[in-house]
Amino acid sequence: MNEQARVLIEQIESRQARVGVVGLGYVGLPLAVEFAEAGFSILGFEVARDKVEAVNAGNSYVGDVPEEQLAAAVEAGRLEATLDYDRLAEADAICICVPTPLNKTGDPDVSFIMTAANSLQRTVRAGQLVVLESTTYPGTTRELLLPALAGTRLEVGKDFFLAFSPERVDPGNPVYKIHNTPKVVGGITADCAECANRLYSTIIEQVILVSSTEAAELTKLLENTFRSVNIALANEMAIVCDKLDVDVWEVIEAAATKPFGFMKFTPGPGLGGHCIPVDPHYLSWKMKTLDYKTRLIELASEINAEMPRYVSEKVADLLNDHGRPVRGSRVVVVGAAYKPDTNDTRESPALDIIRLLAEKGAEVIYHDPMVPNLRHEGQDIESMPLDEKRLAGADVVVIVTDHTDIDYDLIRRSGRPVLDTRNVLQRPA
Ligand code: SAJ
Repeated sequence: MNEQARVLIEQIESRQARVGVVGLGYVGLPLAVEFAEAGFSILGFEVARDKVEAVNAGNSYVGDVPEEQLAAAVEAGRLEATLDYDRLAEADAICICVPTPLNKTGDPDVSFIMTAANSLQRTVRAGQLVVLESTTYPGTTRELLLPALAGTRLEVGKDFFLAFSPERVDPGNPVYKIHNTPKVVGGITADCAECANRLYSTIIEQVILVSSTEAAELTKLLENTFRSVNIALANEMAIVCDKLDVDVWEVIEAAATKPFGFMKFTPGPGLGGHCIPVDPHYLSWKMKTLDYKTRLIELASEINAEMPRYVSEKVADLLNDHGRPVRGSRVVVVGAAYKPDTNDTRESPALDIIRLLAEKGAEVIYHDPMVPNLRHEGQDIESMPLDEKRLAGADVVVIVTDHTDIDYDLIRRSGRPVLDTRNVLQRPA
């Protein structure tokens, strides 16, 4: 191991190392607090002034970070947030936790990574470790970050260290937190990987080293593409069963009795969230640049993306069965968030279903106890209370998100036609 790496590891082991976290969102803020509690002095970097002010006031805006935990770290002087990216030079170890969305054409938007890279280009110095955590296409760390850091002055693996380690934060997960979710790490060099390993080992029970940054980048994409493909299979089975007049939920439950070689996924109204609908496109895009079409991955994304239209057509069929045209019918959409018991509506299929039904002329209202209002077609629409009168006046009810805190008995008792995309009414009360 070279001298710089040995010095850095000593700083990490003694907690003398100052840790920088770039991006204080649902990934970065919990990570920053975890490092603070492990005894490090943390500098959090944000472009959003309101986040910097909230952190420095000890106010948590991330559900998984309890206010008292954040306030304690700030009061102890272990955690400070700043807008000043030139202060990156003060950090000995830097974790980049910035968003990696898709742009309007559905291609990777690595602009947030590039903003961090450009700041690091100005401030990088000997002895620093930089770890990218944001989900991205294989090659990003080596092709985008390394050139920005190496420049002409410093040599990677000798003067500074560079690794990739995918974030595995599952917001709201009551069991798996940062400390007990194994962390994969891949370095540009062995010393890079070892420095990252030692850093994360101070807060995470299990760190898994892989041989390269590309292997680590691909590990994350496999994890989430695996979900997208299997969810697409469940969705296609729902369509198959519908055409064969078989209960898809019964078939899935029966298949799930197989104690090996099967993993249960369930059909739904589409694929929401900012991970699963997005991550596979990062891999497809990269492979296109290498003249390879990831057909299975892209087909799965297409099947999932088509589900909101399929649901809106099923609603039209149900109305038709009751002699009602879509136009002028009153539709109650139950659930707007992208998955149960969260208020997150990013990429939520409910937004597409509401739009598609409104385009057909339906009068659509929604009820979601966790989403008080929605931006729909440039307008703010509010969640309506679910009561007997409103249900009695509905021509059809569409259950899109199966939050725990919804009165499903009220829907059952209403006797109104229901399209239950989550099969929640069949579950034991
Ligand atoms: N969905 C289905 N059927 C399923 C599972 C999910 O239709 O069988 C839908 C959900 O309703 C949602 C979308 O897919 O709209 C995504 O759901 P998800 O359960 O994958 O939840 P996410 O998007 O919060 O994914 C995150 C990911 N975590 C990280 O990237 C760190 C994912 O890797 C996790 O496996 C997942 O949480 C989880 O298991 O909670």
